[in-house]
Amino acid sequence: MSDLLKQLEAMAVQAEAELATATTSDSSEAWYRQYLGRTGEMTTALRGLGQLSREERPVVGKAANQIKQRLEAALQERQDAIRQAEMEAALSAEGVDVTLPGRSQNVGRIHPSNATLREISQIFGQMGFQVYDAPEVETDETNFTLLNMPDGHPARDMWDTFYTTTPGVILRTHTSPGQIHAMRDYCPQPIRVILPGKCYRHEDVTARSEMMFHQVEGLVVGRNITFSDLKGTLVNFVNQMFGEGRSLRFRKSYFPFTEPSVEVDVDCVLCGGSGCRVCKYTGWLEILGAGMVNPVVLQNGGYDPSQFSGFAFGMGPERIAMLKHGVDDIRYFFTNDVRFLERVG
Ligand code: FA5
Repeated sequence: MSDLLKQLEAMAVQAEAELATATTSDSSEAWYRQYLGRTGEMTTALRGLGQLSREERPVVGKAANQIKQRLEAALQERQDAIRQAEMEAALSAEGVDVTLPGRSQNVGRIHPSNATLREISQIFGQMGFQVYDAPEVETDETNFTLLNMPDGHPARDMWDTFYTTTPGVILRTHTSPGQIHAMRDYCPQPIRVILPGKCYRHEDVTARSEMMFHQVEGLVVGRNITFSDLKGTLVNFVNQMFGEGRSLRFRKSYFPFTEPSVEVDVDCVLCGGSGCRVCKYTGWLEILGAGMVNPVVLQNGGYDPSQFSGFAFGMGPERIAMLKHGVDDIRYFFTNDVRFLERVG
């Protein structure tokens, strides 16, 4: 055996003994640098191959390579063992108990008001109504004047209003100003739309009235539209929304923008008609106002009242949801109580 080979073998035996004592990634890397790195002992010794004779070089070279591969394999094995031990130590230090039950996530759901709005839209969609988007911030002119309530008209008192600091700009008190926008957009075409959205009134908040609530306006304009069309549409809606057989009451009423006007009540599900605080002890819950579009409003929308007629209605989806789900206080809708949202949503 050549001297070089003897030297390499002795070095390998010593290196293997040292490797067995390496217990961390750092010490195994230091070992690598000491023996197999660019300036390591093994690498430097292998450079001595060049001094050997032509006959010796291939034999010693092959044996030297085998020694080097043996050391590389030993290092790999040692590093795998160190990594495994380090991972196990880290896991037990973190103290993760994989047998613990997981924490469940709360799953969101559609808000009861939105769910009701979707249901209403679907029912009217089947009757050929399209959804028309109208602004929540209106002007005094569209919210009142063009709906046949000029400045000083006593009917303005029916809607206590939030005014902004910009003169004439208000939060809409109802979805009816959307009628003017829709008519001006569609005229002279016939119209069959619903206008869902939020309304704002400076009201005393009670079990049945909120300051901010939703409405769904309905507007139909065409030739020969009559009160029977209004009645048929609303009866069909109530039957689909609440199921056949609910009692429905058309009460004569007054709105400046419809003539004649009605309010529509459904028998109160909460008390079965015997009277409770939600229905104000009448047995009925008002869900909407409606009527034939006043000729003045048709004209303000651009339609000739001698050629066109129409009907309109405005309903409160929260009141409808209260009836459907037996909710006895409208304030639950906007107080973010998850128990309520989970039960009714
Ligand atoms: C109006 O707002 C009219 N614009 C409705 C209308 C439209 C009539 C088109 C004729 C033609 P009223 O103020 O009654 O009317 O409100 C209509 C519906 O909105 C009520 O029946 C009720 O369901 C709902 N509503 C009214 N005020 C509140 C409130 N404070 N909180 C919750 N829902 C309300």
